[in-house]
Amino acid sequence: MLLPTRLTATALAVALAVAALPGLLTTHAQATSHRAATPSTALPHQLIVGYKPGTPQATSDQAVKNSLHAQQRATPTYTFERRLATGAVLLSLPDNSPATALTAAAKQLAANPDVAYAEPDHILQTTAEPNDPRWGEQWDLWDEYAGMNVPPAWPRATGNGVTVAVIDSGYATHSDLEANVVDGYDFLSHAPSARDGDGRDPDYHDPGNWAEAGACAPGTPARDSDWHGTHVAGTIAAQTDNAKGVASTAHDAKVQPVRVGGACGALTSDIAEAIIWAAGGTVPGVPANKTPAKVINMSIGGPAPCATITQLAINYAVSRGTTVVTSAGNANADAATNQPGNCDNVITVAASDRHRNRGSYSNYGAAVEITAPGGTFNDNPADGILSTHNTGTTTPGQETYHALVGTSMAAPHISALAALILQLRPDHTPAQVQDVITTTASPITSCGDDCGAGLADATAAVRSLT
Ligand SMILES: [Ca+2]
Ligand SMILES: [Ca+2]
Repeated sequence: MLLPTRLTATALAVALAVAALPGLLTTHAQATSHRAATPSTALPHQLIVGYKPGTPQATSDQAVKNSLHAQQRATPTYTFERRLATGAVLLSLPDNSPATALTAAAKQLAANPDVAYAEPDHILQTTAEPNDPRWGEQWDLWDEYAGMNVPPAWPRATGNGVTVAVIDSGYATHSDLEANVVDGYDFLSHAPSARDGDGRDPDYHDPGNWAEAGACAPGTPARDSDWHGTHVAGTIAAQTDNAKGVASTAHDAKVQPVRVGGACGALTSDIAEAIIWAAGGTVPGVPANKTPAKVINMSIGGPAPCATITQLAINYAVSRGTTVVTSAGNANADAATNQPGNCDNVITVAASDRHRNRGSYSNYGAAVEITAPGGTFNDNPADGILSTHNTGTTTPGQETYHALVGTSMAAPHISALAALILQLRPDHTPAQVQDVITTTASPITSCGDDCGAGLADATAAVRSLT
């Protein structure tokens, strides 16, 4: 073997076959803004109550007040605000009422035989679409059925203040991402496959990871550079509402490209040290990470038990409060067979397709925590995940956008969601971040327990915190 253990990217080119080399592991990006309501500008807790025609309360404000007065001996303090144009009345609860109090109060009022309906005065947000011209193709973000329901989350969180490390193939300069990139590092120690002429160095850019036929092992096919790390990073934090290219879930977060993957995959030893460095730990010979990551995305994997060194590195990152997200793998097999998704202390992400089923390629099973859009493996780019890319087949060419399919594309959706959560709850532990994501997901009926908690819902996750 050229390399003792190799990991490779978990992306599938839309029109290419899934299988690569047996024994190969595969590899994977972010953004934010925030708005905190202050007590002085917070909207009031109100209820809208319609009374049945013919009841005194239907026409008399005093009758409403009298009936509330009678009821309030055993209930919260309602205040009569005003009668609305429809004839319904507006009631308020004290400002310090918990969010759940509104629902409970509505239910209680509705039990009054004079009441036709009672409902919370829900607070809505503008849902203006971003002006990025490729937005219409990003079903993975906006589609309410098969996507991750992202846009309504944006008024509350966009990843501001959170850094997401992308342990992957490096970064090909892209003007729709550049403003959100912070310095990473090149951890690729094996100079012959690194394509940049040397081993480890501070340049985290992706020089290309193409391979000639037979270059990695006898009989291995030739392959073009896949710009995998750039694609993953774009899904997390491509610049959004900038009238260019694509949008992303965590577009005010920062992405930190940590390069481990070259022409023939990635070494477990490099990955382990990359995890430690990304989380803010010390790696001999490597300068300290000035912007340690709160989230690590590893869209990488291969069929093997979780390596001890990888588990130790993950445990270290988690002990530092860093959430580690991994792809489940693309073998249509039990995710327990694929590392590092089978390691403990990671959020392992399966992929769903354009029709809200498990992707035909996606690994599944008890090792999976959550599912996110990864696209349909077919010849239709519209069913894939569109993100930042490059035209080069070997060395970098021009920046472009390209659809890819795989669990590699699913994982960064969850890393981006983790960034939204961490903007709102900076002290949440990785276990708490995972809990927010899984408890607000919706089941994928056709997949059941094999897809973890189901399809993640960014808006539900964020709303559960605000
Ligand atoms: Ca290098
Ligand atoms: Ca854009």
